[in-house]
Amino acid sequence: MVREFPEGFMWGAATSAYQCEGAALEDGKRESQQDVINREIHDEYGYADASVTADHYHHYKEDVALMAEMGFTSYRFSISWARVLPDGTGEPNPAGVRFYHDLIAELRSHGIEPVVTMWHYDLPMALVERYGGWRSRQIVDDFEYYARFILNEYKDEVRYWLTINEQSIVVNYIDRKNLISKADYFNPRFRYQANHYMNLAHAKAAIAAHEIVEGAQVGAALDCAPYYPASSDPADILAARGANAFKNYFYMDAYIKGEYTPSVMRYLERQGLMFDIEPGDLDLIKRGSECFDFLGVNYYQSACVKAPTPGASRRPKDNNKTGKGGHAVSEIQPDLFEGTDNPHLESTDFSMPIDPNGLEFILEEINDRYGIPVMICENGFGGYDTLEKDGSVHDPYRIEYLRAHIKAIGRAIANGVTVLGYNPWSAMDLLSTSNGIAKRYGFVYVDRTDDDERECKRYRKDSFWWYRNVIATNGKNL
Ligand code: BGP
Repeated sequence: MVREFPEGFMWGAATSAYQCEGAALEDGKRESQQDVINREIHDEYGYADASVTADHYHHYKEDVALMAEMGFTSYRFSISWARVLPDGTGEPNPAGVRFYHDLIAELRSHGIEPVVTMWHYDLPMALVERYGGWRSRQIVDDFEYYARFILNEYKDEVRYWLTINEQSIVVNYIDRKNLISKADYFNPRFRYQANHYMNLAHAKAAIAAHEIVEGAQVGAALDCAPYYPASSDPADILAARGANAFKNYFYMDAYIKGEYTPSVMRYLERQGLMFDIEPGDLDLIKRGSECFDFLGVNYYQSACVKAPTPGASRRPKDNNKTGKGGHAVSEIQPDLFEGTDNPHLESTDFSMPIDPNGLEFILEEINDRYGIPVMICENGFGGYDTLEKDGSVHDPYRIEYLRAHIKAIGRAIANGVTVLGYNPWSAMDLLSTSNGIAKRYGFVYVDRTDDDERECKRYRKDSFWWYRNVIATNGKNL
């Protein structure tokens, strides 16, 4: 079924600051924790660090021109906290603040709606050094300070605001997304306490956005992977129910209903993982939910689980670091679920199962459960691309992936879901969170490798021309 998308449907793409900007220490920007984390990834695996990435800071005009050529009507990007407030709070950095004014002006001049993420993994190092980032409740007030600063600064230019990117990923991979001590890593409660602070910070930022920005549309971008049961064994089905509650609804319920999911709270208590809640906290989370207008859905893959092996201890999912396919280590959550491969799905070289139906599934679940609009804030195919001698890049795998997922969105819309727009990952090639530059997602090829920064020249991939036609026909020609 090919369906025409609603009028005004936003077509664009997404990026995040530390993954595309580069200029990590330029014009007054100070380090973010991602600058440090990616240096460590470089030293361990040889992948590029975050110092140059796609050099978007210097190529932004060209990048926006390419977006305009594809016909974008939206562009999701994040503001680098450490670029606008190098010390995390206090004095702003005028050059950093100006960069985002310039970028937004460039977008607006081409009729592209900016969708801004406040925080996409890159906490200023100043806050990490001062009190350990999400380790301290102080971060809640500092996040609000930063949010109010950028809201006031860009209030006349930006209507769509996302507070936090992929909170559940930050919680589940707390040591990969944050610089934390060994002691905190081995403190099992740490990640849930940090999650609580994120909920408070999100609520404060959402409330501030509604207060400061006229007509603000506020949300957060969540990783939304549906968890399927491995079999019709009721124990597997119960495990899938538990996984969906634990990995998805625990976050959505806090944002959208302003409540903590009862079964997850009981589970955390049983496991000795319960976090501290101070008087007034739950009220703040509730008030934040009243300012939640849409959910940002980041969808790459579904997951499959079975009943947990008794006595098994926690095991995080491990990303495929080699890019050579094969089995990726699956996740175990003690006494709740155990991840397993789904034999019905093909996977990418980086072991991501490809499942467009899963996108329809999660969109319809979200709508039936919460009845709020969604915006696709990420979706995409990460793989190896080859730049041909004539400057072309043939990426039929990416086209196939995106086409199937856009069709799934069409089916969800036909089933009553309000989808505001589609912002796949990513506008141009950029730094992967775990596989450097080698794993590419962009419509635009950036000519550099993990070892050689070259000039970061831009080339249009086949998917560029294909997406341009999709947008021109509002999703009719897929
Ligand atoms: C999401 C993140 C992005 C992005 C994407 C692809 O989880 O929000 O920042 O990188 O995943 O993942 P990766 O880069 O690991 O392939």
